[in-house]
Amino acid sequence: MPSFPPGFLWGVSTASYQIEGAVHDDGRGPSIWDTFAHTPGRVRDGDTGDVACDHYHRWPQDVELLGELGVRAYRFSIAWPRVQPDGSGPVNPKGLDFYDSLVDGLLERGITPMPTLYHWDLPQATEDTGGWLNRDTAHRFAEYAAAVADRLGDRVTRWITLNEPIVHLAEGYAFGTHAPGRALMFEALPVAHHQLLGHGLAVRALRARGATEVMITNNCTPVLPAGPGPQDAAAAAVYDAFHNGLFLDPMLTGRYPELPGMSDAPFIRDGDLDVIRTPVDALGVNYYQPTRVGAPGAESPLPFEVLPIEGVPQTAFGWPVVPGGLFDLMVGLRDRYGAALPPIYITENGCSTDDVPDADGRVHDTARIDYLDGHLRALHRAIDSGVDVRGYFVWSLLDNFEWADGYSQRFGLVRVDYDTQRRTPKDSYAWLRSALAAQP
Ligand code: IFM
Repeated sequence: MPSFPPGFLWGVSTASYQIEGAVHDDGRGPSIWDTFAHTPGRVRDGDTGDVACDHYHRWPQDVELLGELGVRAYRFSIAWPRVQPDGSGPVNPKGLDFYDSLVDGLLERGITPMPTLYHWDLPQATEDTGGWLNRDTAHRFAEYAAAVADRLGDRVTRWITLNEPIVHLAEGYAFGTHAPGRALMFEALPVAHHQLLGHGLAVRALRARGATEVMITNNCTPVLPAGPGPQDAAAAAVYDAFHNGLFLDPMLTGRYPELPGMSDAPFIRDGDLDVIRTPVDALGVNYYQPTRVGAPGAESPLPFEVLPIEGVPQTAFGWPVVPGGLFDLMVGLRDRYGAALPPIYITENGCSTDDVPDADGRVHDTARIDYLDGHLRALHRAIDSGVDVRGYFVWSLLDNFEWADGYSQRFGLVRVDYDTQRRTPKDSYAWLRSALAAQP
């Protein structure tokens, strides 16, 4: 692996509902993912996050794994329903005790905690009052962010507000394939605005409590028109505006892109865009794959059609492996936003593989090593081309609950045997440890 700049921040990422389990411990309230996963037919094989990786009880072992890996940072998420079981009002001190201990455990090993405040596990009580369709949720989120910072802000100075608001909007509220399972199509657009408003309000609350680096993380993708014609180009532009521009444009330029349903939208109030444009210190980018887009068929309810990318390797999920897409994405963001683009952290990158342990229980996940190596080389080229990238986080430390796909997709550097909760570092873990040890 090439040498990255001195001080480049190496880390791994996880998320609360995907690893913690312990859904009834210490006063945690129900989240939309508890409800969704326990609704028959919603999650593959009926899997739930009830136990997941039991990280809530086994976190010291997981912090040891981080220490041995040699990462300098750990991106985890905080479960809002542990902190405010009903989504508002008094905090649950026991819920915060867990993150307090985790932060101390990380700092003792010289690992920087980088919590994400919201990785999709909305308190069910908040969904019951409209969830992110309700403007009030933005204000509740900022209050929750403030409560967490009041407890952890003496040791945590780097924060991520939201994870992948585009995916939460699309899968959770437009198509209904994730919690809360609402299939509102374009009627879901207020969810985009209210998440952004909550982000801006939270940035202000965190700064007022001493945060030195605040960012939002979105899933971004370079969009490839399926063919050379103007109809494919137009469809690709609309897709790009939804997936990338809907969140980045208002944050970085103070304006929404031209999109159906967004001009003169009644849910955008005077002053909102100023809040949304509150400066951030960095931008988190989760990259997995490019998206190939063509003109929609006559019957399509959408103004674009997402098409497969042929002729490249695929992950176990069937996602195309295109490391050069990360280079294109980085350079494309720099060219699009220019001086308005803050420094970037790749806050997620990784792949699921069909891991089969050998007779000794070892996992030879060469496909993951190839994936990571290829993407890091592409990222290095982007840095060489002048893009300001400050860090890279692998998704994920552990195999975990992959949302609607349950436990069928394994993304971890460390295998988790869900029957015994035994952790086994895979070959990719050893590869990354050596690669990190060789970095400046
Ligand atoms: O597991 C998810 C994560 O929660 C958000 N980003 C993509 C990952 C893989 O699908």
